[in-house]
Amino acid sequence: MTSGEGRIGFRVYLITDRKLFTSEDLMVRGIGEALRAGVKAVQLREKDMATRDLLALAYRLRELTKEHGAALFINDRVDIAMAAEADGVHLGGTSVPVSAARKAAGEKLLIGRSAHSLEEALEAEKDGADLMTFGPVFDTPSKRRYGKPVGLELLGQVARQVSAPVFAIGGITMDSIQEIQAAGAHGIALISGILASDTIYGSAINFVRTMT
Ligand code: 3NM
Repeated sequence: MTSGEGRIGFRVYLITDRKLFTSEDLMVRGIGEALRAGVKAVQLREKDMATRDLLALAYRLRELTKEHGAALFINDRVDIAMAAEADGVHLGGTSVPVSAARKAAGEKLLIGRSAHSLEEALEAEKDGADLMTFGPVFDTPSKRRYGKPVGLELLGQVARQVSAPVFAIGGITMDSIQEIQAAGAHGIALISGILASDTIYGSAINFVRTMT
């Protein structure tokens, strides 16, 4: 284990997408089921939500994650992460750089970074990211948005070359877990594998048990 991994005690990183649900309440209920199943990290990622609505949802998820001893990350928004007393912020290529988020938040927030190439992963590491997602490893329903799949071989290279925990993302299902673990990823980050499932609790518990 590397020093970076010590601070990140989870291996299943659940990302939200309210469009998979007919209401926000149903999404919150679904996330609650995943938490009951043992998921220990949630990233609020609702890029098209108005700021005050996003903050209100962040408060709800803060309360819920706290009840279950789980970490809360906010995608992109350092301000919302700070206001909601989240554990971390997750940054993408169009977000503020890791260095700017660190300057604003100091050690109050863990900083996650999305990476899509070896170069980006190495840069995220150099910039001091506490964890990173790397992908899309496989085709995802929303594949065009994230570019061509990076594949397992490159995932392995990234996992070997960076010491921060690497979470494989993009099209992750139970069928791919073994290969992902074999490639050396610290964990998995996913949306549909859990939230688009008919039985969120059952799917989540399978991922959590397999990744432990
Ligand atoms: N980021 P699913 S892939 C949010 O490659 C996200 O950075 C990606 O959804 C990246 O688990 C992705 O349903 C979508 O494939 C993940």
